[in-house]
Order: sequence, then structure tokens, then C-alpha cells
Amino acid sequence: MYDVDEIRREFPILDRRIGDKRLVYLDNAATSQKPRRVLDALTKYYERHNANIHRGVHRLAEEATAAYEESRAKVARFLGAPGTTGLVFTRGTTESINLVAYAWGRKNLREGDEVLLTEVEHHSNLVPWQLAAQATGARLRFVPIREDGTLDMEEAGRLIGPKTKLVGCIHASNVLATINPVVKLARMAREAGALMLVDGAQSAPHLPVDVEALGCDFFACSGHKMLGPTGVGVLWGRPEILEEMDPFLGGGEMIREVRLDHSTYNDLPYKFEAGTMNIAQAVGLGAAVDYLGELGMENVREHERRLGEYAYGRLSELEGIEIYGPKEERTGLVSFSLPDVHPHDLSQLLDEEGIAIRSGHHCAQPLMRRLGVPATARASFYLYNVEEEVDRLVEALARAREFFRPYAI
Ligand code: C6P
Repeated sequence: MYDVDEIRREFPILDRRIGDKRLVYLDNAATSQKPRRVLDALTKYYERHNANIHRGVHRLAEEATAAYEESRAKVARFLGAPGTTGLVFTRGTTESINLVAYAWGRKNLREGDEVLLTEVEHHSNLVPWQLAAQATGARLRFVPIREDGTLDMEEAGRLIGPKTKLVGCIHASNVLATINPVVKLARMAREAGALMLVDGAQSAPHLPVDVEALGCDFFACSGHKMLGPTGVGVLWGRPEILEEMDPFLGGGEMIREVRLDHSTYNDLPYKFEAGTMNIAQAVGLGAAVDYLGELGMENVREHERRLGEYAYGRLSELEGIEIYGPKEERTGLVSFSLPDVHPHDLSQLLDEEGIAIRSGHHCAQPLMRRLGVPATARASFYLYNVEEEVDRLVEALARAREFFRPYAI
């Protein structure tokens, strides 16, 4: 059974007070909080096993290597990857996508080729492709969104063609809460002979993910958004594609043999893990996916779906509020604007009540332009949030609305 009170007890930070108010943490799309078992895994690793991996033959080195590789296997299973060969540890989604844009993009894109993205991409699935396009002469094209924030799939069908070499799309939007039809996009990409990259930063923490079922070629996500530590994330790629790619970073451990004038490279996934990795963080991520697995991602999804629906309904009660994105098929976050209140002022006022939300462009400036706003406020929920926290948010927003009313132009 999904017992949210019991779950909350696992997260020491949820007991924090901000001034005399109990913390209400609603900035989970930026980063999630960490359960005790992840904190314990980090401490245990440093207290008992700390050593560099894949290098030493002493006891600690062997234990650290085993813990790191065990984590890789856990994360691979969590994402439905068929094995660990294609599971590369990175610093997070941003680094994972940069890896693909450099190591695959620079080698395979040519003038006349097209990379198809969407209007809702986070900067980390846009800027790396801009750089790759500048370096290769390839062209970027974009699937537009409809008024409700969903992708215009008819237009996607028109845009995908023989020139398309890669389709890249966020699985779930960090602004609109949309869940994009990535299975369909992956099929369309495959039929056109293109590869499919899924930015899973906002899906892996919240939805059951199976990279095989998605039919994608690359999947990227960040550990810190899914209960894990900062500094670790994942790129899963089809091994046969990763094999053909050039290395991303050069240095220790990614090599097989080094001569003064050239080198040969290590097997997958080590070819893409140059230098000393974030070992403890990867071990912490293993503990995080263990916990998510125990809770069951179907249950996490259902809890957040219900809470998101409740939040959407309660927020809609506020006079003049604009909520972005579709009404149905959402993840558990809500972006909104209140008339006459700048989102930054709003989040500052909420902070005084102990409520943490995010305001800004959410690293999606082209989407903000498409929505016609410079910024939005965003409350993002996770597996430990409860309806009372939504109520506190709504009450605080109503007070903020009254506070700013005299200043309305
Ligand atoms: N979005 C947010 O508050 P990193 O920083 O590499 O862990 O994740 C980047 C990233 C990529 N794709 C999507 C869809 C994302 O939402 C994010 C991170 C945070 O919305 C910080 S801007």
C-alpha cells in the first residue's frame, strides 16, 4: 500500500521549518529531496568503501568498483534497459545530451541533414544541437505545439522525412506538464531512418519508463530529480550506436591502449566514462532507484496524477489565474500566472510562508516566447507531497493576490 505518511518520514528535510512555518517543498522538478537511505548509502560508501574504481586491486578498490557497477545494473533494470552495456553514467541529463550531440552529432551530421526537435524543449536539448548544427551545417527544425500545449503530431509527420537524422524530444515537459507521445515519434523516426533521443529528466522520476518499449535510441535522465544525489545522471544508448560513436571526453579509463600519437578505446560503457567518475553519487542513485522500485513507479504515478489533478482543480479556483498546458494527461506539476503579480514576487512572498516554488523561464525561453510570457510560477509535486500542502499553496496565493491588488495597473 502507498502510505504517504510513512514515505514522508523517510525524508528528514521535510521536517524543516522556514521561520515558524513548516516547509512545503514544491520545487521538485528542479531537484527532488533525498530519502534517508540515499543519505545513508553516501555516508556508508565514504565511511567503509571509498576508493577509486576499475584501477586498484586492493580490497577497497574492489568494493567501490562492485558498488558502482551494482548501481549501474540497478539503474539499467529501473529503465528497462536490456543490459548494462549501453548504460553510461554522466553528470545528468545536460551532459548526456551533450555527449550525443558531440560524439554522435559531430560524426554523423552533414550539411543538408536535419535534426527535428520541438518547441517545448528545455535548453539542454536545444543548445547542444545548435552547437552541433553550427559545426556541421545541419539544420534544426521544430515540431510546434497546439494551443493546449500538446505537440502537433500532424506537423511532426510532415517535418520528419529523408533528411531527418535525429528526432529529439522531452518525454514530459518541465513547464506544461505534458506527456509527449514519444513512442509514436520514435516509430516515425525509425520509419524515416532517423534516431530518436528522449530527454527523460521529467519522466524517469515520475512515470514507469522502459527504454525498449519507448523504442528510442538514446534516453537521458538526472539522478538528482529522482531522489538521488546531484552530480550523477544517465545516458542509455543502443550499444550498437554507442559503439560507432567517437568518444566524448578523453582521459583515464576510457582507453584501451595509448601511444604518443593515437589511442584505442575501452569497451562500452567505459569508453564514455573518462576520468574519475562521481562514484559515491552513482552508488547513491542505486539506493534511490531501489526505493523507487520498492514503492512501485505505477503507484508513484498514480499518487502524483491524483495530487496534480487536485492541485489543478484548487488552483483553478483563484480568480484570473492562467494555468499552462493541457487539462488531462499531465504529470504532477502546474505552471501558472496570476494577473498583476510577477512570478518572482510571488515566489518570494510564498517563501515567507515556507513554501518553495519556482518562478522564471524554467530554461525553456523559446517556449516562454511561444506562450507570450517572460516567466511563469511553477509548483511541482513529488511522491511525498500531500493535499494539505496544495491547500497551503492555494491559501498563500490567495493572500498574495490580495497583497498585490492595490498595485494593479
Ligand atoms: N529542469 C527545472 O527546474 P540537469 O540540469 O542536467 O539535471 O537537467 C536538465 C533538464 C533537462 N530536461 C528537462 C526537461 C529538464 O526539466 C531539466 C532540468 C530544471 O525545470 C532545472 S532548469
